Amino acid sequence: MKQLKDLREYLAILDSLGELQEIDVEVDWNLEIGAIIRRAYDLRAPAPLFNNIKDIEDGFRVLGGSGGLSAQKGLRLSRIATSLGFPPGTGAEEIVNSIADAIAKEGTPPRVVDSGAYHENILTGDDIDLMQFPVPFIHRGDGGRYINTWGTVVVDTPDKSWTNWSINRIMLLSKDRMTGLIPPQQHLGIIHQMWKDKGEPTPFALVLGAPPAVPFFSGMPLPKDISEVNVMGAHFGEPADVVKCKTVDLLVPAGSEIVIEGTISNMETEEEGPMGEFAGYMGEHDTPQPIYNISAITYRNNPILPVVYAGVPVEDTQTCCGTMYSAAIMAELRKHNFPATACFLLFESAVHWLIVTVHRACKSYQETHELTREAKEIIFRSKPGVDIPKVMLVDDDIDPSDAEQVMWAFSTRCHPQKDAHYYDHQKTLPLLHYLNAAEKKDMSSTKVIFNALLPEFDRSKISGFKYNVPPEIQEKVLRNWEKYGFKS
Ligand SMILES: Cc1cc2nc3c(=O)[nH]c(=O)nc-3n(C[C@H](O)[C@H](O)[C@H](O)COP(=O)(O)O)c2cc1C
Ligand SMILES: [Mn+2]
Repeated sequence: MKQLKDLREYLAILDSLGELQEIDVEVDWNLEIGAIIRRAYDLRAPAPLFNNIKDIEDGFRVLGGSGGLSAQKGLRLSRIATSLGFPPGTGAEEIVNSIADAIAKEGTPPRVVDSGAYHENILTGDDIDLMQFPVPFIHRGDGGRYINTWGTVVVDTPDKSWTNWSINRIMLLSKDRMTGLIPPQQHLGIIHQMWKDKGEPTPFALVLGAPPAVPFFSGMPLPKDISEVNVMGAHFGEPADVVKCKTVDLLVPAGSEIVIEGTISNMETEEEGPMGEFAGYMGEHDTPQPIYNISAITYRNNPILPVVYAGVPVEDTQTCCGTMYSAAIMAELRKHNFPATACFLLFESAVHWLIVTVHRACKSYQETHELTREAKEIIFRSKPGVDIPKVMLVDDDIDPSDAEQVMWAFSTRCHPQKDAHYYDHQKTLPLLHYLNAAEKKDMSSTKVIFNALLPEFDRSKISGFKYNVPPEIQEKVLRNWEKYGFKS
């Protein structure tokens, strides 16, 4: 498990894997950078690093596709895996189960170190100017230029007992003011409310271009009062290095590219959004959201701003939330002794559909239904489960991260009436595209669990290579594959 110390170390690894595309041709921050990032996702092309941006000082750079998928054989999840410290070929089940292990451990608090590189440049007072950074206008129809699409908002509770890391989008308003979506049910919203109750603004730090694991842990729905940084420390088996901010009493990951410090107003709001969202559609409205007032910006020389073009699958919001929500749910399932081998929030479903694989061979149809009820109680009541509207239970011959296998199992093992279990009035994320206005307002809707578990499931009846072809023939065919003339 290797913890990469900064984004530049990560870029060197991507480069060595053939997963980085440096772009020296001048590009426009206005729609062009977004379009290139989007097309790179669609082609599973290497992550674009923009070195030359119109109207922007030399040396300031933008990185897209930090968590994107790869077209290279065996490296599909390599950006997710290396960000989280695994070898580049690691599969989804292993990543999810290993992070679920970390959640169950005692947290490892961070270690404060000297500021290092990221304090190479410090802007305060009149020198603060967000416009000097290559902040992109990403989607046609966005409410503004979004400076935060892959950065971590760090806040502490007033009593300092809990540090929260989360990714929440943030839009520029002027050279020293920003606004961003702060849903009241998210931890950022809960902690902001604590400060408001004291009549004070919320000190924040926005960390852009942190070490690559940081955005992943910031997209993870842990229980209230649990600090993401401590779980990350438990995952790596060593504390995260953090440094003190300049103007607020907060600690941020060492080695970060850009850190914006200040306070989130307890009084003022400004219209925020819309923006292209993870479900794959443009948001419909702007809404009043709190103002982020800035007291300092610190950055490394030649800083790199990471950018996400949220939208249709598969992009970084989905790979980050898909992986980390799956781990959080897996930890819940294990805590309740549910017989799951793995679970995965399918990237291709824009993280709407959670697949849970079960290893118990159910004796009866009745037993599969009992498991479905149990899954409902555990999943939909958990914090991550609030954001998940659709679940499927399936036997563990299926890889839950493989949409092709899941589609086959769903189509052939799930009775359209008897195996679809609907649950009304469940707490839901309001951003789901198909919800009506009343459901969005109430944050409540119907959810479904598809029971694709087969009673007395006999794998030898599966007509495919792994289960039908006799083992000695499988072995012979694999051994001779190239002799037949196929490429390996
Ligand atoms: C790239 C990316 C962008 C995200 N943008 C937002 C956002 O704008 N608003 C939001 O509420 N959640 C957003 N999320 C999801 C949250 O980060 C996620 O729900 C996280 O668990 C929230 O942190 P919390 O559990 O500490 O509240 C985003 C996730 C990712 C990976
Ligand atoms: Mn949290």
